[in-house]
Amino acid sequence: MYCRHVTETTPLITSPEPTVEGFVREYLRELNFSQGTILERATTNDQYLALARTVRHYLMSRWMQTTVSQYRSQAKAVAYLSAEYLLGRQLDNALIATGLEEVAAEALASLGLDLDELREVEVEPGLGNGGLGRLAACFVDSLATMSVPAIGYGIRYEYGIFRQRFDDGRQVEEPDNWLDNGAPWEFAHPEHEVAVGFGGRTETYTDDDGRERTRWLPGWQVLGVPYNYMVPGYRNGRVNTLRLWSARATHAFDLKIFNYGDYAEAVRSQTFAENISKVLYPEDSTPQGKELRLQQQYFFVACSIRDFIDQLLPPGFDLHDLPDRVVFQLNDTHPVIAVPELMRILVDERGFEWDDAWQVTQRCFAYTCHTLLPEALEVWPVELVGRLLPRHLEIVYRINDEFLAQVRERSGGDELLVRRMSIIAEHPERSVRMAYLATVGGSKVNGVAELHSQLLRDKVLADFAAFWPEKFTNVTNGVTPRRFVKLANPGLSGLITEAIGDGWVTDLDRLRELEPLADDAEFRRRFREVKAANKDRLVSFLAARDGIAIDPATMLDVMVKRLHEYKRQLLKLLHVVTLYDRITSGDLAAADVTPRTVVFGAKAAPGYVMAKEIIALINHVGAVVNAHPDVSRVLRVAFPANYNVTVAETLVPAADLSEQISLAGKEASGTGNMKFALNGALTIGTDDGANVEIRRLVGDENFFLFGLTEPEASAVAEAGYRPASYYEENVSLRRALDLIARGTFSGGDGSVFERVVSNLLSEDRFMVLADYQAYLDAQERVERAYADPDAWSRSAVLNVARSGFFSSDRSMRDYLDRVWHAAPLTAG
Ligand code: B1N
Repeated sequence: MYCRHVTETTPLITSPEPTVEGFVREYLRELNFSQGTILERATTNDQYLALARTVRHYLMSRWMQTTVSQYRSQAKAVAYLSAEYLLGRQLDNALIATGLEEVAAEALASLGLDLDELREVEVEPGLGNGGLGRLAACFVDSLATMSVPAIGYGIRYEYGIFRQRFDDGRQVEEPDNWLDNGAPWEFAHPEHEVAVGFGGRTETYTDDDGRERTRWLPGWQVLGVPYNYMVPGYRNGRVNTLRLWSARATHAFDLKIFNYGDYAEAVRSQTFAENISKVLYPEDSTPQGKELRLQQQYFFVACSIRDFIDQLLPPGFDLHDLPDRVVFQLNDTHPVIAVPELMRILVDERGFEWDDAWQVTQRCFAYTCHTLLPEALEVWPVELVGRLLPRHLEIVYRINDEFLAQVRERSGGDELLVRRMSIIAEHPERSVRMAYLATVGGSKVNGVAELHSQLLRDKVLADFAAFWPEKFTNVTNGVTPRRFVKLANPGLSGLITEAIGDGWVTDLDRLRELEPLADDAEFRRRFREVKAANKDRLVSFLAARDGIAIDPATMLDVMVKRLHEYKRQLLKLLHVVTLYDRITSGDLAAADVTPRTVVFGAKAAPGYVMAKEIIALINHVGAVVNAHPDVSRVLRVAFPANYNVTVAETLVPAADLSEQISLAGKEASGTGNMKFALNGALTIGTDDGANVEIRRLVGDENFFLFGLTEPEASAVAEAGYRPASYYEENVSLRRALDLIARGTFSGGDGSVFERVVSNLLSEDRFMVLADYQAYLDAQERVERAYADPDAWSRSAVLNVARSGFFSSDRSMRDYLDRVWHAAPLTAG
């Protein structure tokens, strides 16, 4: 991996022949030599591990070659810093990237093995919570596919996002021990471990040139061991690297204690250090501010910066030129401590003058903000930062002093403005505002959809946008068409390729060429056939995985995403309850209802009580709806537990209707919305995040818009929102809430979901009640549209044809142009 010593003559092994016979030979060799078993005795896990290793061989020489050519070219590289990568299964992706699917299937079949069965063995690396982590995974896929010199840096959590199970409808979390059955996709490099300091103190001293300098004397250290993962480009001969860090105790650390003869204490401290990469924090959008989390953040960025400088730059590289060689992209504020870390390296370790170091640092970083919720903006108590990273705190103070001096000067001493823009907040406790540090410390700040970027400029970071208008830009998110169309939806992929060739996989704008086919009845028929087959696939999947029975002849209405009040799963649920009410009360004949299956998938942060109540309520409503003899004929609720990337791959291609119903102004972008549109679901959605752009592209007539707009919602909040007034004035809403309050879904005990109901009536921070009627009306429009399958599939085809913009390849091009000022490697 490390190329310092690679010469022109370094021999690289070539990959085995991609033939069935060649594959069989490699496979048996792996089974015998790596797994130490024979075909007749191999367990399914042995069979899977041997397969993974075999496929790996086909990527290996490309990987080495990519690494060598990136090192030789010394072209500007993107170093993506992200605390989360929600990768999904690796085998499937490696197979499509190499084009080996058929060869592998045939080879295995000749040995009496089934490829599809073995795929199922893999436990996906769930090293992320939701959209932010999945976005990082899509971005590294696109960078590799576009031959951009890039490296992803992150944390190798021993436990990824928890496994969710339901007990009486309530979420129970179980540890995700994803490494237990072997980790065939990773390459540990303990010989490249990096030491990271924590705690201690700083001191000043005079150097040999008589200069006053500062140095940090950490109180304790941990080692970071890099684990490399292959990131294969799609059939372009490139394989980039994802380098995840695992914490290990230093030898010095335990030796000292061993010398005191305290064996037990030595082992305890060992565990303490290794806790740093133990577990992914399961909060999505609302960080908890725990000490261990700051340790994780510093740990992985310190390792990554050290690694880039020591391993990827040639010996003697002048760090003044660093901005020409790398841009460190900060995926939200989680890696922002990298800013003072680079300053510390340049000033304390490399003897840079402060101003020179600051110039270099500012040019090396760029920051992506992923939120608008004020409670989601990370702040770290000064007390904690000072205790854990005393030198970094000093550096942050100096950055702030110099920045505020500039603000003072340009504002003519506007002290209110100075206080508002300070990186250090004074209330409720003195703390470091990480989003401000990122904004000051980098050359660009971007939001993740047009509306979001606008709101960042107008609200969250308005003072900064006024101060540095050119610093702010937008890059709308995207998703990789390799995983989310090609791999997840082979039926649709085949149909598209038959119609327009296979160029769309790496040039998604070409889906436009499908537009005329929306008017071709035969194409629409085949499109419906694909959708029906995908539904059948989902039926078998849910039956086998969860014992859930769904009817593929019904409309599949899907809402999958993290459980969060702002996303408004409750709004969807109130629609379900209202349908239940209308059918059971005789208001609506079952025969007049469009049969639908409502599918939910959502994990709640373990400490987010209201979110967990909502999960329980969904499950309880589902149980009653599904058990009702009349209602269940036309309405069913399915809530498969443990929604993850693998589930998404089966669910998204089967969906008819995509639910994107957050309160306008709250969802930064959303990326599930893009996956559904690309797979031919129609969206019912608010004017929020990337929905705005989806609707503009697919056309109003192919999108079910409803609800308050962001300015309207802000105005309502401003004027004083009173949710109870909607309850009082809207009969159908009142009846739905009363059903829940009376215990209809909780065995007659109205107290069970009292908290959910009373919160809606008294506070309803995300205006569920205000949007209820508009949502119901929009659902009626959905039903009318769905009644005409031909018109519906025309709209669905147009959704596919017009969504090419949402490829993460396009996002990467935008970052390259607007933020990174870097380019793909062309040859070598
Ligand atoms: O990032 C996604 C967006 O599409 C979503 O709209 C946005 O909600 C999501 C702290 C987050 N924002 N913030 C987080 C995750 C974990 C954590 O500990 C915050 N995730 C998002 C991609 O841009």
